[in-house]
Amino acid sequence: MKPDLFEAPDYYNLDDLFTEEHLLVRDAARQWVKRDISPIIEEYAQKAEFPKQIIGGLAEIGAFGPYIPEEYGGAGLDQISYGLIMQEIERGDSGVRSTASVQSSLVMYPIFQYGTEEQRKNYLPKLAGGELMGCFGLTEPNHGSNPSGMETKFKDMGDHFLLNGAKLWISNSPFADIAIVWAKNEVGRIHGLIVERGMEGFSTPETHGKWSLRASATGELIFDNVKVPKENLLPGKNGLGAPLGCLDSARFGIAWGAIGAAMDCYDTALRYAKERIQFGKPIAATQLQQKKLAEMITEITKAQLMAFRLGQLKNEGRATTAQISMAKRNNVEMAIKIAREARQVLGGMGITGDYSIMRHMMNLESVITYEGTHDIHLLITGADITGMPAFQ
Ligand code: TGC
Ligand code: FAD
Repeated sequence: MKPDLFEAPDYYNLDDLFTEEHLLVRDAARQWVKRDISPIIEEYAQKAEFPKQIIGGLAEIGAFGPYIPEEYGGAGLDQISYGLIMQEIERGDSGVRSTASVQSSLVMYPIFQYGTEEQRKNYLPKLAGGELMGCFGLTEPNHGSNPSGMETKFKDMGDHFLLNGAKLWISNSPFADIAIVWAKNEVGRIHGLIVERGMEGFSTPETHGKWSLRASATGELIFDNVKVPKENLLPGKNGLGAPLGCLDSARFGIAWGAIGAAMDCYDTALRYAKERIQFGKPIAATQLQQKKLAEMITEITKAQLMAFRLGQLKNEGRATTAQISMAKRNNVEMAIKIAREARQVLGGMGITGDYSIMRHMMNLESVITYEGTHDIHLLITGADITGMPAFQ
């Protein structure tokens, strides 16, 4: 892998709109990615392994629970800071951002929002410090885009719950200490349960052979008559709205994160195009390559503005699910298109691990699918503007 020479594009001087705290948080994450992610990530992606040694660093830059209050171990930051941290981490690798997104928005958030005070005090500080790692089980083998059909269920056995079922495609599952599991009770109502590694009948086999998010561990969650203590139920909210509320937070982070991947591809392509000489001049001096690069920076700038405004709305508690969907969908598509164009700017070199572009491109194939597919987000916008859901 080439040395990390990344220079972040800021065509519309967005830095002027950030607070001092935003810039401090972002720059700390940026420096950490340069120092601790860029030098190792290609090797870990090539060998399809999650670099566990980065967990402490992620905790130090505030990537676990950025917006969770400090009294629970979080960083107590606002939503724009959260977005900027996700942007910087995904600039390094989408799989590393996945680990942070899951821990923050899909594990800490539901415990914070729907958990008891005892659950908050017990789990959140350890999750914020990376002492405990978590995962989130919503998707099942037969239910991906339509989680309301889930088959995983639990029964009240008097002094405990008995959990049965299976979850598939679960980020961090192979090494997570706890899982937030969404399951139906006897009357078909969805609840969240905290399932801990070591509970009898609970296993987490890893999914191998991925061509995407190779530096992130993905696996299953299998529940075979798992006895879950009653105090592990999240009592604050039930129904599909409970997991969907967590997804709002994670999708917001992805809307920012995808910008990071796009910025890295653009910056790499721009540098390469200025240096690569063909037909006696830099390829950057040709109209065709300028068209690619000019369109990339235009799309990145539009995505940055969208994310920034969404961050303001989220800080004010006004961001809707549909607004978040639109930003996730737009920004991930923007990033994947830029990755494909940037790859071409590098010619043959673009397919090698000497540069980050092909890894970003392959990662983004997962990002455009998880947290709601590209189609589902379009349908969410469609339902919002027409009032006529077309999911079925
Ligand atoms: P629908 O009828 O729309 O809603 C069911 C109930 O939920 C309520 N609700 C919400 N509540 C809070 N927050 C939200 N964002 C909410 N959205 C909906 C809604 O009011 C209703 O409540 P009630 O009381 O009336 O019952 O539900 P639907 O079954 O029609 O489904 C809608 C749809 C398709 C949009 C939804 O199911 C969906 O988003 N599907 C996509 C599934 C998905 O995104 N899965 C992600 C799994 S996690 C993951 O991918 C992690 S990757 C992590 C990483 O590595 O980064
Ligand atoms: P399906 O729902 O089967 O969709 C297949 C195709 O059909 C898609 O193109 C989809 O857009 C389309 N489609 C579906 N419904 C409609 C419709 N109504 N109209 C038109 N088209 C439709 N899940 C978790 O719970 N936790 C995790 O941590 C997690 N991590 C993941 C990590 C990775 C690497 C991946 C790839 C996935 C992860 N997921 C996770 C699962 C992810 O959320 C699902 O893959 C996603 O929601 C899509 O579900 P599916 O794969 O079953 O596809």
